[in-house]
Amino acid sequence: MFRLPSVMTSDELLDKAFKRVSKVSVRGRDKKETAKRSSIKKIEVLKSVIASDLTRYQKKSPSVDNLHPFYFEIVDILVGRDDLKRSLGALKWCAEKSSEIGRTYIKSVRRARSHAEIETLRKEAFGRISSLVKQTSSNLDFLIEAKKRLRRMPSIDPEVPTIVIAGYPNVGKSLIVRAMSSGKPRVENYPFTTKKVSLGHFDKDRTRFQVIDTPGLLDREMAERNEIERQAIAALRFLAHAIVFVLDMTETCGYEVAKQENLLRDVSEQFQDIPLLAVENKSDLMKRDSPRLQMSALTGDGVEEVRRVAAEAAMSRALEVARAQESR
Ligand SMILES: Nc1nc2c(ncn2[C@@H]2O[C@H](COP(=O)(O)OP(=O)(O)O)[C@@H](O)[C@H]2O)c(=O)[nH]1
Ligand SMILES: [Mg+2]
Repeated sequence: MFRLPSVMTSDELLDKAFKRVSKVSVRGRDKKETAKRSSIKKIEVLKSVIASDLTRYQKKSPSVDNLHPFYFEIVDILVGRDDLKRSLGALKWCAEKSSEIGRTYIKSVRRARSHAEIETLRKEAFGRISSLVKQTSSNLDFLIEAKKRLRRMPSIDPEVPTIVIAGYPNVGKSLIVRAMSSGKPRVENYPFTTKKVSLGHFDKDRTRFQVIDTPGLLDREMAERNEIERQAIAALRFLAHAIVFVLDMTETCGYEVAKQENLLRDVSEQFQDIPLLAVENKSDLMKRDSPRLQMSALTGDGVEEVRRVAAEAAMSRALEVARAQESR
């Protein structure tokens, strides 16, 4: 999972830091020394609170580069990986710069001769650190928004061999996920589709497989897609180890067979390296001669065979991916 830390706005951060500053109480031998010691302490507190919070945000944010390519793509779609990197970099810079300004002013205050000079320096330090934090407010706002958007991340394990179910609406994808899974499928978000995808599991030969349907994704032709949707679909390339393309020859789904065959061509072009298995569902309504596997998600007829063939294909693809990773 990819989770960003909770981040304060620049105003909240400054509020917090200055609240701490206002609690500083230091006494010296005389008025000047009291001013000197307390100014030093106040600048110290201000810069430390700011630097440590900003550094913590930056350190607690997981590195995008180490993400599995499936999640890397999704983070990129949802927040933009370059903007994310830039914002985190800006926080680091701001943390370092605040510390540096703080240290410089502390030195000057130590050398200051008069009470007035001490006060001037302290105010200047406060002003410069505050404006530095305000300068980074757009980065903090970005991270707050990014955290919100990343709540739409699915929690799917991309390391598990995965069978993706594709096909027009109402051909039976969701029912197939249910028929193929051992438990009740879980409901997950997928970015840039308002529909939830269902995610099921089954075990075969001591291997766990994932089955996921794709409403709003692989259920209409690519020509109708905008750029973001294409990217959301492309991310599936890093998740899918096999694709089961579901046809409904009865056309009770509301889409003509010719149209469904077009989508099948589309999907196989889109996912060239990934084994694709075309199956005809709703065999309980219509039996016909076909070289394709036939099944009924409703009665369970043929489900076991589809699961076996799909699992074999997914397994060999998963091994191929693993070998390609090793040789890199
Ligand atoms: N007769 C019959 N109906 C099915 C079969 N599979 C799905 N359906 C029905 O087709 C409709 C759409 O199924 P659904 O799984 O929601 O399709 P999806 O939109 O592709 O996910 C539902 O009313 C299902 O009950 C099947 O094998 N036989
Ligand atoms: Mg569905």
